[in-house]
Amino acid sequence: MSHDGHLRVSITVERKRVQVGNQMLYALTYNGRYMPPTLRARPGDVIELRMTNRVDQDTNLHLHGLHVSPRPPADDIFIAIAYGQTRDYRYKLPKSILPGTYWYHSHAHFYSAAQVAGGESGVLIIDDLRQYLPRDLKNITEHTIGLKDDQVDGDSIKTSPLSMGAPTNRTVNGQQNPVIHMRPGETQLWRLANIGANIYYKLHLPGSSFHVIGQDGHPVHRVYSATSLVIAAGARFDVLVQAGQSGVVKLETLPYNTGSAGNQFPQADLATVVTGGKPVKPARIPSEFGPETDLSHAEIAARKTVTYTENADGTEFYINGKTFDPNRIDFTSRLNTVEEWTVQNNTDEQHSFHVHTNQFQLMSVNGTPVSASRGWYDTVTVPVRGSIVVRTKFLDFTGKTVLHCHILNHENMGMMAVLDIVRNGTPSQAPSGPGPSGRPSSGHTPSGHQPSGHTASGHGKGHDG
Ligand SMILES: [Cu+2]
Repeated sequence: MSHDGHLRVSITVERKRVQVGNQMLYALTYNGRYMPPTLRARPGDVIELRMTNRVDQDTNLHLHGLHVSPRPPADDIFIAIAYGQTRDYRYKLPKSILPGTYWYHSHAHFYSAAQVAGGESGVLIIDDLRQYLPRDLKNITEHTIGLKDDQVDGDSIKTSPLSMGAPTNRTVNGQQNPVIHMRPGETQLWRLANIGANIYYKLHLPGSSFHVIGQDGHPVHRVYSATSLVIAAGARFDVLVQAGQSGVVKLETLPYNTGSAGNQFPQADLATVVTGGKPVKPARIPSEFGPETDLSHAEIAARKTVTYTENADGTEFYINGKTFDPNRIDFTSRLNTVEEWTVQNNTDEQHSFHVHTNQFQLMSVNGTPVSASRGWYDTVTVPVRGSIVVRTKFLDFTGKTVLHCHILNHENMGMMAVLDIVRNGTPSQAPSGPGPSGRPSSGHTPSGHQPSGHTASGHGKGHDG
């Protein structure tokens, strides 16, 4: 929790034997926990975060989805914190940063899949989403539902090689089948966050709907309801859930198939929702929520294409025919302009598209338009042999950043590219260079702010396919 505009936090990365679901396993912990503390900050705050690495493998940190500078000492994912080293991160959050659910995790090149699977991820919340709720819902109970999954290797969480098709034990905040209490008719705010390395979830709560008020830290303009929600690795949904009659139901993830070259994730129960006690008069679910942001009519400064391919045995994954090289600049964009990007998936499995530093507006999926009122994300799925079109306004920050598939196995095996955001054609400094600190400019325009997210890399062999 931040105080007087500052959130100060220390995170030690350490391999420890801890509770993971119903088991005691060696995990890659933050501060000795498989599910580390949820960090909370407010727009305009400064986050000062000291990370110490006590694991014999390079690591670093990424604040997924946050609209902050990609330059050191902020969200630079090109750096490595070696064993025994300490690094001080400092992030100045713009006042315009959006309230919602974000997360933090390792983005170390080649190791992010192993490290996130091993436990190096947690939830970060930017307050105050409640400003948009009607008065009778402002004080509703809130639950963070951090989805983490683990595979077991002897007395440890398996970190390498990670096969995505192998069975995983799915937990909520690191707990096996925890209980969520509700009163009949009660409305709660649930923050659903897939903070695992690779797998998809398709959440379902029998007898209820998810009323979506936020996507990837972006409050939607119009609330919509869904009986199930597909949550790609890295994605988040803030939802209102209204309890029915007294009784017990399971929050579950339904079977989900990512394509013939992909994976079939089976059904699993995640949590037990127990409804009982004194009934509450069900509140009206709001239809309008956050401010509208729409780039549909923006002037487009440039158009770019990102094409995803992979080799036949699933050991290399490409963006525009190339695997990731941190020393190569793949895309250059200009500050304060709007661009339209087409992401084409030329493979037989789903991938996701994630960009750091700025969120984007999803314009269409396979040519079908998406409403601006629910179009903002930082991580979206690109259909098999299909495409998506997104628009982004590059706000506030210059510097080298990345875009990638957020299935971390794929990212670690090459599916990541470097984007350099420049001011008037001036290239950024070298990746690890001391570049100027990114200071937010004053002008966030009303049409299109946005944070974006990120992710890591790691390597590994054997597709998980
Ligand atoms: Cu992928």
